[in-house]
Amino acid sequence: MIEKLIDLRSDTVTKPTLKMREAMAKTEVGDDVYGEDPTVTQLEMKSAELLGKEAALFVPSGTMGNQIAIKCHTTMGNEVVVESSSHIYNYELGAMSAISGTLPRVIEGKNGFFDEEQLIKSIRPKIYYLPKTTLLCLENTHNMAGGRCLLPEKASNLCKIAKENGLKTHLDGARIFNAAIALKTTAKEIAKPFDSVMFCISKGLSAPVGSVLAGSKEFIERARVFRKMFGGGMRQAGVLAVCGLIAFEEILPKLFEDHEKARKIALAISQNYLFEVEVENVETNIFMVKVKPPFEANQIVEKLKSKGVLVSSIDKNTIRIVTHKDVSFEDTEKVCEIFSRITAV
Ligand code: TLP
Repeated sequence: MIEKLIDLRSDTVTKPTLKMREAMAKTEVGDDVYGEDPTVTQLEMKSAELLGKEAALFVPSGTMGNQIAIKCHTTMGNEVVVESSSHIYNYELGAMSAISGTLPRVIEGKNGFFDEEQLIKSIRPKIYYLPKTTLLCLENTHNMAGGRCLLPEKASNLCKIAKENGLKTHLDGARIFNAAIALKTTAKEIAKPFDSVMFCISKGLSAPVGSVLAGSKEFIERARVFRKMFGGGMRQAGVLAVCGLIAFEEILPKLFEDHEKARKIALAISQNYLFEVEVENVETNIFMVKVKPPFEANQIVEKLKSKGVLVSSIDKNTIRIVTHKDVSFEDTEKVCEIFSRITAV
């Protein structure tokens, strides 16, 4: 009998901690559309400080944060440079076109990232009858590349090229703190070259809801208008924001453990001939596993489910594994054992 499901589908499944729930009951709140929720204001100020930006805005989701940024930085008919497996391009329902009337200019990356030459080629010459390239979006860590990190030097080179060509820069930093840990740097350093940055408190940080968008004061003033337009103005949102504040104290110092768990599981999987995993490239809490014939990803998903382990299939031959605080080291050992027992017969 399965006692407990071990959920490795995403770090979005993390539940708020007891401290978070207690703080939700006690924290001071107000109407944030009137700018009167002191807890939301506190989260925004703390986030701006952590990212080294002038201001920040609490938004309901990462998708909304990214899309508000795109709306702020562009006008209709503009092109936005994105990487082919990025979240903004693949998992936000074409919102950059539907909401902002922009076109994605897609670059095929390697491990989620493209190089300087590719970026230069993607920027249109400034001729009046061509779409204007006005925004570069990067992702760090890169989800579909298996939680890989964008090196700070590369980020700063790409942003420099963007700026020289009149493009604004936005970072989808949903998991920026995981990147900071893996790169042995700070979120502030990672955020530095970008005009705007979004990060999620609802992923590895384990808060139940919300993301934060940061940038200059002027940018955040505009972002506030679009947040309301998109239906994201929240009222007594302090009960959610407080979980972000708690997460910085309670979860952030232990976030590195999620990376250790991922490496342990990846190593165990690599020892089973039915799978292929690049253990040396497991940098953070996400990694991809190639499923070799005779199995297909969906079959492995079902096989694992019957043993109490949930993972996601990404395509016919790939599964994604994501570790987080609700998967203990004991669970990790269990997952390793289950994977080692999967055979072709
Ligand atoms: N990622 C989710 C799914 O949408 C794939 C997950 O389970 O990983 N940027 C990045 C890099 C993300 O990974 C996600 C969510 C978002 C943005 C969007 O955040 P939400 O779900 O809060 O809109």
